[in-house]
Amino acid sequence: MTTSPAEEAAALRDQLSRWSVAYFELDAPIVPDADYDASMRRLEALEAEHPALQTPDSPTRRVGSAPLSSFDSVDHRLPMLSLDNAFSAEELKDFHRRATERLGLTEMSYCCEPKLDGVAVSIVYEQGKMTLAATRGDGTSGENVTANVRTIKNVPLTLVGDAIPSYLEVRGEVVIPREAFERMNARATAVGEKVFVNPRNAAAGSLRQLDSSITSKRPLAFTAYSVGVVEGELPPFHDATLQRLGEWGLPISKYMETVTGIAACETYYEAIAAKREALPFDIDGIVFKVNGIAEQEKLGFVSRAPRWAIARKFPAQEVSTRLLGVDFQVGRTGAITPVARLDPVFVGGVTVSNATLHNADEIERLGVQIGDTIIVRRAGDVIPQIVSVVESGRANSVTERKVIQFPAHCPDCGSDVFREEGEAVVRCVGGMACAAQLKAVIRHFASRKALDIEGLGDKLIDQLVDDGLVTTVADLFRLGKEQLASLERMGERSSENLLTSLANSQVTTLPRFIYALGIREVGEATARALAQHFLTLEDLLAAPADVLEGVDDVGPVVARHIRAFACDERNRQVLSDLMAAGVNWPAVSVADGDGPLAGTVWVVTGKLETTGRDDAEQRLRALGAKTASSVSSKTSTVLAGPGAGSKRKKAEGLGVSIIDEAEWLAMLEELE
Ligand code: 9MJ
Repeated sequence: MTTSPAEEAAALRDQLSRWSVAYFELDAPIVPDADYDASMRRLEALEAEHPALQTPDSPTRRVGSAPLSSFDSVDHRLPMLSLDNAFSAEELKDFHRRATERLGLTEMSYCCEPKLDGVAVSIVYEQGKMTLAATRGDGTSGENVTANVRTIKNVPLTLVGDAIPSYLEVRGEVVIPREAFERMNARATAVGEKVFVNPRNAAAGSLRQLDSSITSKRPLAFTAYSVGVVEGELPPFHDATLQRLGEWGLPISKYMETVTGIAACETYYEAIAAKREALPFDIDGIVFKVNGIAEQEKLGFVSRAPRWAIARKFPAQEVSTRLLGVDFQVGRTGAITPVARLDPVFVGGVTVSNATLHNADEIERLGVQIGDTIIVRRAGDVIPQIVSVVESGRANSVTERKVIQFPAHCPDCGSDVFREEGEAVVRCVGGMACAAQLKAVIRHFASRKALDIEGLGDKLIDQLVDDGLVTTVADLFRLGKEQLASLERMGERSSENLLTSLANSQVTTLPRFIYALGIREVGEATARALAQHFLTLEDLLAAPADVLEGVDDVGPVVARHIRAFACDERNRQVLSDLMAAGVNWPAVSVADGDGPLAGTVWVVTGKLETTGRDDAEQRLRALGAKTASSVSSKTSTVLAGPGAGSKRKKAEGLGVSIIDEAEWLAMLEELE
């Protein structure tokens, strides 16, 4: 039996639609990519040969169509409303009280959804076929972006399944997932194109391209969160409606949950807030919607927002402020880091007055000058960053705006600076003759995970170095009562305490000592691996690069840094002075811990309820386990608390066993 080109094209379209729903919506591809591509090419060829066979919902249209000169305007049949905001638990309670009182109810169920930070769009399906897509615009009318929305891979062009309303307006958010955004920007940088400030701007910019073939190359993704005009039947609950949209092939949020009562809403908010950084896309809060459609209708609207929904916003992570100046800080390795001094602002829950500018390349990339208004971002525990310059807030008089001059000499000791080839970092060549470097080295040496010298704070370190009492870390152990007494604001009691804690920290462990040396790129985990491998400091310092590279976590760069440290005469002198001053540690006798967990490698991630991560690792090591900072195929088990993000994902991908804190505590009960 022969099939006509029209029949073949229809069959291919149907097949490709089903395959792409399986691939994009269900995450369960039913054919290999190559088969998908071959069918797509065959359909393209048929449509090119027989233009009459082209249809607006053909999957071939996802590659974009001829550029437009401007977007047409689209009037929304039902206004696209915005959401009222609640900025605290109190405001959320007020919303709940108002809604229940109005309805005369004592309790209420809410559908909870993460609030995606993207671009709101409306997509119309007529007889199950996508016919129109528009941006929200001012809520009354938006722009016709149909050609662009057609190119979004997870937007079905044809709905599949039963009882699809004859007219269905779906509303939702178009975003670019974070990882795809990073890749897209990296590619843009590589080819010298403009990079986007954040995923939301990238999504908006991509959706408003007049040339849809450009949009088709952008990693946009759609999530449906409500409906507009509907001619047909839908379930009487919001959650069931979204579920139904999902069954027809529309993407809906995986994180949606329906709860009863406002306390449960707050719990949902806290749970999502805790994993916000680990989510694959940016969100700026949680949306709570009254779940019953009848209740929604009774509540109605106030001005431009529904009375049945509210967005509980997270504290802003990005705000604007002014760049007042730039300080240059010299770190332990001589790296000179520009630090922005900002007009203090409240962001992400704290007041920020400094932000890192990383290096000279970053200053150039941002095009930032002193006096400019900038956007500062604080996410999680990371150091605040400057995201961009607000064009309209650029200081414009010549006197107001000042170019940031990278220093030609070390701002602390005046030594020359240099920039290694291929490195973005500028360093001071002063070494320990540079007071700033010496102070940073001592701070690291005394820090909690190193020699843990209690009472040796930053101010005291500054005094000791500035007064010339300490020129190397070994000098710390030669300090006497009289010298300390000569320091300003140093009482007898504090000086006795400091001498006691110095004496206490003289007895340490080999891993701590190696870490304390501050060798470049040798963090806590690497120091531990080196100690377990070499057992003595002498053997570590004598090891050639190829032997060093045989240790877990040590690559050619780390090996080179260790060799450079070991070959430096001044370092050798400091080490022998430290030994002479009495610094010591018990011999490391077993390479690969004894104990019930010997031979296993653990990674601890996320927030633990009963203990800190450091303590958890220590308990595991006491049982003979090795602990590592990153997940690999060598990892035996990941102990994951709430908020565990990429490490947990990686473990899942590698099939590494993952346990939670309760399971871990039960295991310790048995083993300890
Ligand atoms: C976002 N942005 O994720 C709504 N939204 O509902 C969700 N926005 C919304 N719902 C009614 N999940 C108006 C806006």
